[in-house]
Amino acid sequence: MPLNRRSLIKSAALAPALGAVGGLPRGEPRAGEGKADYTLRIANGLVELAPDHIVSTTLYNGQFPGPLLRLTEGKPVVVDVFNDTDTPELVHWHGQTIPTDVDGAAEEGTPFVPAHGARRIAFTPGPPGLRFYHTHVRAGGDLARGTYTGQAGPVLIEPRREPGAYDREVFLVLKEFSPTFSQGGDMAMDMLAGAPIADLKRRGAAADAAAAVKTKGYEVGYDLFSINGRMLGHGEPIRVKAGERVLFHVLNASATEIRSLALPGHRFQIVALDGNPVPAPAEVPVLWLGNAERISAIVRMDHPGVWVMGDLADDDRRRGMGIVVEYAGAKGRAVWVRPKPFKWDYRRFARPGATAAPPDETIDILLVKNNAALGGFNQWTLNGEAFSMETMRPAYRIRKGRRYRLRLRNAADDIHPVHLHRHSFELTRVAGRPTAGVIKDVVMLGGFQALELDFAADNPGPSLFHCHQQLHMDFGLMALFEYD
Ligand SMILES: [Cu+2]
Repeated sequence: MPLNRRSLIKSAALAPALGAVGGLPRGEPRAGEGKADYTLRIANGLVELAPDHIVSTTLYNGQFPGPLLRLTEGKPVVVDVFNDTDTPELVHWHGQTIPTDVDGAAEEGTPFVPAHGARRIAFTPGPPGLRFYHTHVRAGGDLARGTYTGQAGPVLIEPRREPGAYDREVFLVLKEFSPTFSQGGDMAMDMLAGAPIADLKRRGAAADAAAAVKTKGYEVGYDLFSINGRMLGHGEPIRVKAGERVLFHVLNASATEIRSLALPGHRFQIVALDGNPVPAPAEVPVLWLGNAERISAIVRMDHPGVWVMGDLADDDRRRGMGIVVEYAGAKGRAVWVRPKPFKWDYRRFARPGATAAPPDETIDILLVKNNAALGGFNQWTLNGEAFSMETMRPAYRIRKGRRYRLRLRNAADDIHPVHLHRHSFELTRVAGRPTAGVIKDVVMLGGFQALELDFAADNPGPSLFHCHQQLHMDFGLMALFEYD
């Protein structure tokens, strides 16, 4: 990926002369007046995934991924967002503990960036680590909106103190293009640790029996796959030297797909999940990432050759989901070797033997799928209620200073990468076992599995909880937490 460092991004800020600025709340600073630190321009553009595969979609600053923004923990930043498209947009600053007026979720009350308008936002970045920014508009049945587009880019919030036990960083953004609706899919479902829970399978079967439509609703499939906006074999290889320690920052920017990544003959030492350092860095042969999850992992380059670093799904990798890793002096075609089966278990990186602090309150949430209940789309309910975009009624009330435990139970076969806005959470029960110390903002909840996560209510304002799978969040799987 061409690393757009601060200087490049800043030069982009000089470009725009401001047009219409519709819909700005009174008193809000205006985009384009005085100098912003960064500018994001939302517009349609082309991505050359390969010479014969050029796609048209909506982009930030005419590129995919959007520019890498290197922010500094605690150092305020001003960003001008220009929207050159015909529809209102929202830029969500995923994984940051920032106020609702800049977080980028209409459900929380963030103002839209109007069509052919602009908005200036200012916030203080944090917590440190790998974050990202992406659109947060509803796509529904429109595959040219929301995260189906190319509106995603990485953010690295530099900590005030950098550990730095690596030689260099490489950012990898995993993303599919050319989405189409399909019936059924072939996504891996059995790679998560833990076993289906009989009670949840029973509830799922009951929901299936009660559904008016007996077939499952639409899924989304893709024709083209890429890392950093290039199909496997068409981008610059990652050129490495034997003995180097490379820190990979991996982001799954997919709208709907769980992704995996392996590098034959090498292991990943995972140092951070969703940007947060893990208590017990551990080596794994394969990375698994739900939508919006990030992994920071160090690879010691000790197996010279030319390798395909790619997704385990053969079809997806053959259609682009991979990147070549080439050692200095090595020659020949890039080689892929399928790794042995491997279960992904967040507890591997947890604090051994530790238990989490007890919560002040536990909130139970049961997730149920109603097959094809909404014009051919599956509908999702939380405790029997699908989120209403009309009323946007908060489902849960919380109080500042208290610690909450969410006990999530999934009565469906799908994996739900669930996300909480404006807060980080601690995994406290995974695959039927207690755990502690792993801090995240997205976590994969397996089919017919249960999971517990704790968060401190320390950032007042409406906070959105939702599945990050675009189809799921658009059709019910969202809830608002509101502070008393
Ligand atoms: Cu989901």
